[in-house]
Amino acid sequence: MILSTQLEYKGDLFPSNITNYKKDVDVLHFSTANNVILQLTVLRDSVLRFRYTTVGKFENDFSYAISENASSGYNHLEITDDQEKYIVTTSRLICHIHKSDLRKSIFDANNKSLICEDEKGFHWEESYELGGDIVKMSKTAQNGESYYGLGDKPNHLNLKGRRFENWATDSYAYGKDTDPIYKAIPFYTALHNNKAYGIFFDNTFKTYFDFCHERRNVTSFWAQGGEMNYYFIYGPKMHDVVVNYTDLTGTPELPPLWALGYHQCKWSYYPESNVKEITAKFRELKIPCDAIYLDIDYMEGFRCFTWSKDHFPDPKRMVKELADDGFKTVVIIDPGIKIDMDYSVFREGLEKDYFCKRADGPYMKGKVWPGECYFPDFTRPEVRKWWAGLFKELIEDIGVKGVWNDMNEPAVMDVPGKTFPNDVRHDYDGNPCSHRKAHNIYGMQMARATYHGLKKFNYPKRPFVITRAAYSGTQRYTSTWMGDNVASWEHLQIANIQAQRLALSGFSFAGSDIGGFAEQPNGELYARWIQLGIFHPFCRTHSSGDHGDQEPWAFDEEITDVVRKFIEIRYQLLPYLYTSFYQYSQDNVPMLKSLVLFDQDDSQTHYRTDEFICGNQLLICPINEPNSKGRRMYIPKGEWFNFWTYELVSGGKETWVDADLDRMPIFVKAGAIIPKYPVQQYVGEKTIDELTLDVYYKHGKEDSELYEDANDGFDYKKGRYSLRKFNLSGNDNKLIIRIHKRGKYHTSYKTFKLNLIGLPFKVKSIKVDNEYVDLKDVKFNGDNSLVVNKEVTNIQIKG
Ligand code: MIG
Repeated sequence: MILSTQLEYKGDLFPSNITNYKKDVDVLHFSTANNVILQLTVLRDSVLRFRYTTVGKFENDFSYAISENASSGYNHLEITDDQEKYIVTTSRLICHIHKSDLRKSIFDANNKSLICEDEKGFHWEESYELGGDIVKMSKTAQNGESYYGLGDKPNHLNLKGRRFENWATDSYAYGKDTDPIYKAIPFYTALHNNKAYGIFFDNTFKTYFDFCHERRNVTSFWAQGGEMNYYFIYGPKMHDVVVNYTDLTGTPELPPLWALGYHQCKWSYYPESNVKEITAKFRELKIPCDAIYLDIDYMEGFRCFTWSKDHFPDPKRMVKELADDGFKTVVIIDPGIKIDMDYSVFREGLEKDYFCKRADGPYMKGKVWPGECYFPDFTRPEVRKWWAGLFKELIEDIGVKGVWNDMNEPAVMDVPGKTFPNDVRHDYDGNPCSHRKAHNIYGMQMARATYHGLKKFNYPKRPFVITRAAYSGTQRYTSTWMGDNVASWEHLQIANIQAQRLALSGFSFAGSDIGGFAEQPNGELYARWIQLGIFHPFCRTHSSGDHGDQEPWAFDEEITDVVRKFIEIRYQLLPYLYTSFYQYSQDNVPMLKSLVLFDQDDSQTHYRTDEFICGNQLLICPINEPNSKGRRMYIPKGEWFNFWTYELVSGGKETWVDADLDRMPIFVKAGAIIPKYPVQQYVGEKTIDELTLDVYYKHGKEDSELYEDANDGFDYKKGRYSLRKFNLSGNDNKLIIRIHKRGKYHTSYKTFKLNLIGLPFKVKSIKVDNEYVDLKDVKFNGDNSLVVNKEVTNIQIKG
C-alpha cells in the first residue's frame, strides 16, 4: 500500500524486477519493470563496467578519464540464468544479477569465493530542484576489509572508517583531516581475505565515498548527479588492480630525464638578478639542480603569457643563460585571464567567445591574482587548441622548458565556495553541462591543453607540465604536486601518505612542496623532508617565501651538507628512477608501492603508512620526528640490506634502525641490481662513461631491469631504447647473473662497474661470457668491484 506521505517525498528509489535481457557482443542490458537499465560491459576477464539509467535510455557515453589506449578483450564470456538470477561468467569472474531487484554479487571464478556484493546496490533519489538523480551504490563490507586510494586525501593511508568528498578545492594550509582538497580521483582498492578489487566511479559530479563510517558493515558511494557508472576491477593482487585501473585511465609518456632531477621553486624568485643569485649558488655549493621556477611575479600584472619588463627585461637571454648553466626554466600559468582590452590574450578570447558563461549568458567573472578575470572553457576542443597555441612564444622562442598550472580547481577569491558557481556552463566536448559536472575536470582539461602546447612547441624535446587540480586520467598529461602544505612534522607524514596514495591511484608523478609551503621549517625538518622527497617521483622545494628562505643553504652548514648528500643520492639513482618511470609509463606499475601493495598477504602491512617501496627494490622510511637518532619501522618479509652498512636483515618484523640526521632508513632488497650514475650537477652535465651496478647478493633469485634511452626526445618510440633484464641467482658458493638486452639504443658508456655486495663466500673464480677473468685484473678483495663490457650476457662468480 502506498501512503500519500510517501508519494510526496519519494526518498530512495530502487530498481524493480528484471523484465528484459539483451546481449550485444560484450555489452549486456538488463531492464526492469520501472525503467531502470543496467548495462554491463565486459572489458576484460577481470574488468567489468556497470552503468545504470533510471529513464529507460542512456545519455551519450563520454568520459575524460578513460584512455584511448586502454586495453580490452577477454578470453571467455558466458551468460546463463536460473530462477533467481542471471549468471555472467568470464575466465576470472562470476557475476550474479538478481532478477527481483538487480542486485549483484561478484565471485572469483577459480575458487568461487565472494569478492564484492551489493548491499542495497544501486538506488537513487530524484532531484526536483536540479533535475536528474542523486545516484547511489552500497556494498556489504567484508570481514577485515581495508580501503586504499582516492587520490590526494591527507588522512590515514587505510581509508576504513572514514567518509570523503571529491570536489577539487583550493586548500591553503590544509591539515590532516581537511576534505576535500585539490584533486578528485574517485577510485579505490579494497582488500579482504587476501583478495583485492578496485572500484572506479567515473562520475565527475561531486562524489562521496563512505568506508564503513556511517554503517560499520557497509561501504557506499554516490554522486550529486550524472550516472551511476563504475568499473569493477579484480586483482586478486592489489598490484594488478592498480595496474588495471592505470591501464584504463592511462599513463604519461616518459618525461625528459631532467624532470626527475631536483627542482627549486619559491613564490617568487624575481627580479632576474635574484633568479641568477639562486642558480649561481647551487653551482657554487655543488648542490645538483635541474630546474628553476618562476611564480606569478614574472608576469606583467599577473597577465598570463606576458613578462614584467622591469623584473625580466630580456627573458630570452635569461632563459638561455640559465640553460647554458644546466637550468631548465619552468613558469607558472593560471587559468584566469585579466579583463583588459589592451591585453591581446583577453581580447582574442573575448572575440572568439572562448570564455565560460553563466546560465543566462553573462560571462563568468571572478577575482584571482590579476583582479577581475574571465576563464577559458577548456572543455571545448577549439579553446584547448587556442590555449595550446598561446605557448608558442614562451616555449619555441623564449625557450621555457616546463609549465606549471596552478589555481585550476578552478579557484576564485573572496566568494563562497572559492570556485565557480554551479550554474556556469561548459561545452564538455559537445555534451553541454553545468559546472556541477565540469568542475572536477576543469583543471585536467587546462593541463591537457597546456601539455599539447608544450608538446607542439618543444618538439622534438619532451614536454613537462605540472598541475594542482586533477581528475582520474590527468596523469596522462602532467605531473602534480600536493598544493599548499605546511612546514610541520605532521605535514612531512602527510606528504609521505599523499605520494603513496596518488601512486596507488594511478598518479605516480607527484611530490610535495619539500619543507612545506606555508610557514617555515627549521633546518632539521627541511633535511628530513629532503630525505623523503628524493624518493618521490617529483622532487621540488617550494615555499610561499613570506616566512623566510627555503633553499638548501638557508639553514646552517650541517644542513646544507645533509641536503647535498641526499640530492646527490637522487642523482646517482637517476637510472633506477628512470627505469621505474619506464615501468610505470609502459606497464602501468606504480612507482611507489605502499607495503600493503608490496605484500598484501602479510596483514602487518594493512595499516602501515610510513614505510614504502620506491621503484621495486628500495625500502624507504622517513624520520617523522625531531631529535631522532633512528626509529622503529616494519621491514616487510624477505631479506634486505641496510643501504648504509650493508648489514643484512630478515623482514617480517619491526626493527629499530639507526638514522642520525645525515642518514635515513633505506634498505635494498636482496638480489637487487641497482644502476647508478656518477653525481652530476644537472642531467647531461657529464657524459656517462661507465655505469655502476650495485649487485646485492641473494640466496635465491631476483630480477631487475635497466631502461635507458636518449633521456629526451621521442626516438625511443622508434625502438631507440635499451632495456636490460638481469636475472640474478645465488647459492652458498655461487652467484650467477644473466643479462638480456632489447632495443636499439647505444649508451655512451662501454662498461659496467659491478659492486658486489654481501657475497657470503670468498671469490675463487669469475667467468664472464664463458671466459675466465684473471682475478688480478679485478679489484677483488679490494673494493669487490668488477668491470665488464656492457654487452655481457652471463657472469658467474664462484667461491
Ligand atoms: O593563491 O602562485 O599552490 O604553489 O606559489 C596562491 C602563487 C597561488 C598557490 C600555489 C602555490 C603558488 C601560489 N599559488
